[in-house]
Amino acid sequence: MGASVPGRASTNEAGIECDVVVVGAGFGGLYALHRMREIGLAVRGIEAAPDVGGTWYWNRYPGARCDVPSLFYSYSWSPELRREWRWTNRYAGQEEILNYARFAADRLDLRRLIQFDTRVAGATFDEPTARWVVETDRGDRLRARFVIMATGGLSVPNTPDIPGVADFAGEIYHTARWPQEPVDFEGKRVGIIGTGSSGVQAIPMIAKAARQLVVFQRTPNFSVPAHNRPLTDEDHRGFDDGLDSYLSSLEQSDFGRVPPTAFTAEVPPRDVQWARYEQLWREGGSGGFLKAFPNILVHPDVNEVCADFVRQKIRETVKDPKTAETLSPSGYPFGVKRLCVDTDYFDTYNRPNVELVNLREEPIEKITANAVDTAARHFDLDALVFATGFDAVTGALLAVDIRGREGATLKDAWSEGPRTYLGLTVAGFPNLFTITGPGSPSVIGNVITNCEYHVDWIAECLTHMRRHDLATIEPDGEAQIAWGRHVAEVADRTLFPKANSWYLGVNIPGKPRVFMPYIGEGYRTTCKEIVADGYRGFRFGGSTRALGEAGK
Ligand code: N01
Repeated sequence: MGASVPGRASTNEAGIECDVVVVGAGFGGLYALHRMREIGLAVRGIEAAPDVGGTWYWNRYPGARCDVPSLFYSYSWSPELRREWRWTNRYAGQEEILNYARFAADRLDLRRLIQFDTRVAGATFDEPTARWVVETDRGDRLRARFVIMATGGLSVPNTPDIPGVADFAGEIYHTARWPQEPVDFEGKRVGIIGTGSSGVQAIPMIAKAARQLVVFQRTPNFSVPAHNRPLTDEDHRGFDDGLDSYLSSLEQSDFGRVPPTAFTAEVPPRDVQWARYEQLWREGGSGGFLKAFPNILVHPDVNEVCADFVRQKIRETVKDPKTAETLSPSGYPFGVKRLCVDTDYFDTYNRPNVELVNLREEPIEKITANAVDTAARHFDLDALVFATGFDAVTGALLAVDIRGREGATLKDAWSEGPRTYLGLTVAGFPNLFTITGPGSPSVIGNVITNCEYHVDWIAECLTHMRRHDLATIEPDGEAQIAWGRHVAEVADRTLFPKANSWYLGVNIPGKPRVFMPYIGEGYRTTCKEIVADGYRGFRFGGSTRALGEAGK
């Protein structure tokens, strides 16, 4: 198979031989395939879905839309792709984003490198040959020097184990596994569990279609308006003109949206803050709020004014005072659970066909064949939607049986929470890379540019290894411990750990409470310095002449 063509794998009786296996064909995986092929490696992609797109393939629920402006939520590395693709809306819908992923895959001719409809079941590091043996649910066996896990931070749906859920005989959906074919809620009584970003986007859409919508809310969320609108020529020109400074800002401030984590004591006067929030509410979008004041996610007094502001907006929008109260988040800071961005979310509760159920007052007791029973009431339903989120950041990595040196499993290595060096590599698991892994900015900010950065770092690293004839790379245990400590210390300087969010894994029963993303400044600078310092904290091993020659 394509013996001397860079980027193509070869097949023999022992299975498929290649330099790199990339798991996942979302934005991270697609770029990894492109870059690995570009540097001359034989690369093979494995994707569980029948198509590219990753989370944007699966999350096709009504209202699914990005909450980062589309012009920025795109590959930044390719002027050609930027020229040839024109976003239509300030915040693109799921279908448009999926089409963009398809466009990129076709334009870069990546599909022939990917095996679709295939799930990676296990990956075992074979020490004598310094190769990973990757096995799939279809019985494939691939041998590769490197494995890149581009499995995404939000790809394993969380379906809570509510008593009786298996008995429900009506239509049942999860926002993260929405069917391909259109779902028709017309004339139906629909229940939805969950009011995170997915619920907040889906609820207004389902409310318009259904006869009745019952929203089962456990924790109210902070949400700000999107004010989505078609993009104009001026928007596109403005983006093009500002592109260079945007790209260099990425270099400097890494993941843009989260403000400095250094504590500053200044608390701007309440009316100054309020006026700023009014302006941001009119403009729409989350980015402005999260950096409205440099210490908004650090200083409780500053943060509380913003929380008050959003609660005031909810009271102004929702006519029924009790419903408004139930929708008002309290007891945790603003913006430290992922801030939702909505279109008509709070206003939807003014519709006569929408009912809000406060699960803090009346928890769900059981689901039956045609209803949800809370501690106080019985709700007959034709359809039930789970908008209950994901086993985030680590879920997809731990879903694969990954075994490193001496057969040690990743599951055991992470039994007390994920341990990585830079969110890219794991001690004891040589030549395994995680794109946007725990301990990196990962799911914070613009995930596409976070993915790009990791892929470029890996490409540079593998080029370095080839140049110096090195067979393996893995982090030093001490460096990994120090990095983990730093990730936690940075988080502890902020208000982030004060909310029970999926950033901490608390939405999944039994998952260790560890703050997973890295929210410090200077992540890219740190990664660069580590490379400049001779890959400080990494250990290289062995020698090989085979790298880049699989299939020859
Ligand atoms: O998931 P979530 P999501 N009984 O975990 C509730 C990205 N995203 O899919 O808060 C009752 O945020 C849970 O309640 P609680 C974005 O990064 C982006 O909405 O645990 N309720 C919560 O209300 C986002 O943050 C976009 O008390 C239960 C909800 O389910 C991330 O994906 C759009 C329950 C889950 O909220 C995840 O968002 C969509 C139970 N047993 C998603 N278990 C964009 O806009 C859970 N809940 C780009």
